[in-house]
Amino acid sequence: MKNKSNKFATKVIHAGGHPDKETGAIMPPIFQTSTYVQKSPGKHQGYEYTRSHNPTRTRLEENLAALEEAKYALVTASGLSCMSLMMHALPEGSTIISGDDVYGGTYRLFTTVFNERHQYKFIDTTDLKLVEKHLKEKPAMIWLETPTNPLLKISDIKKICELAKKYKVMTVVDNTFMSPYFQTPLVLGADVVVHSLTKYINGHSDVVGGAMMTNDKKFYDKVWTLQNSIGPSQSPFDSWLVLRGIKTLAVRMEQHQKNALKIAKWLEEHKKVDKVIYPGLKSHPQHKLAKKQMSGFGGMITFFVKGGLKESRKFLETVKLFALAESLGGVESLVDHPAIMTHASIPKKIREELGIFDNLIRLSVGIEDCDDLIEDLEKALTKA
Ligand code: P1T
Repeated sequence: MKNKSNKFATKVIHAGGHPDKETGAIMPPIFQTSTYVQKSPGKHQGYEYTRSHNPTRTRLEENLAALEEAKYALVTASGLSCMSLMMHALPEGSTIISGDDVYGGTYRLFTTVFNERHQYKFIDTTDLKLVEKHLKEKPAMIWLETPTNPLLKISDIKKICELAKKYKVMTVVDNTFMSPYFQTPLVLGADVVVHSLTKYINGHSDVVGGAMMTNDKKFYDKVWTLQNSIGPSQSPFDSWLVLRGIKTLAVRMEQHQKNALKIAKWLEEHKKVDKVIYPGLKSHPQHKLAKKQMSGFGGMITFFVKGGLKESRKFLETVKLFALAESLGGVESLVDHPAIMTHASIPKKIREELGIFDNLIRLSVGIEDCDDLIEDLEKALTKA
């Protein structure tokens, strides 16, 4: 790393970067190797086997640690594998308080994979009184996704961390939707930040990856040991791709947000739209909190088209620039139908109690020309 006090747009480009010692290559080599030669048994240069460590991955970890202002970062094969390692790290029989609106895959992981090892309680973490009531029972961990996927609910990270500290509960924040460009949970008091690197951090929809960052050496060591023992390490080539994508994170996030704010305001005025959820709109229930704890509002918009599944399908079949696909955070715009796609693993009853109905549509606004995106949405809304 060049300088610890560098600003974000400098850090994305330089943190973890240094010219290759052998050749001077400015870009990091892809250390596409599974193993490393030792001089004598146990005498090596810090690398023994790529499941454990890899120099390309190390550079990405150094970069990510700098962006989230953490001492330690661990990169894994996917967001969900990172979360799985964290769940393995908790003693059997732990209680985990989780936000009620989380990515469908996170919900599935908690309720169908780790449900026999731990106990999960899903609550509305925007309600601080409710949060404190549950923290009083001393769970092992509180898991926050903020803003949430797909309802974009925002929880007060700072206040929750203060409460959690009082009751000695570990706070984890899934910061995937904001990226460290718009939100740094560790600075607000969180113990661990987790990311799906698949999304904004890589930004080009060509890698699946995950990461966690923390200042807690004991927890980091535990999770690293689990990764080494269980095996979900990221390949050197994928780490290299993320390192390549991350360089433009600052400029991409600015453009995602610029387009998203314009589209959210436009949708709010549209007669075929019932309701728009975007943290940057005054109508968002936690707009003030969003302004306080985030330095921007991101590129995700959730809205309700007038009607039901029939109207949603017509809209989703008509959009052209917005590709109908799972995932988010790439430079290209995507559209998702959470009830059938990303959140199908949440039972319908629970989904609807949360407000994820068949007319809910999620946009991941890309960085294309905004006028073209609006024209695409206009055509599809006319058909809906
Ligand atoms: O897909 P993976 O890299 O394993 O990350 C899972 C994950 C974790 N956290 C959040 C907030 C996420 O949105 C995701 C993945 N989400 C999608 C694939 C999606 O379309 O919402």
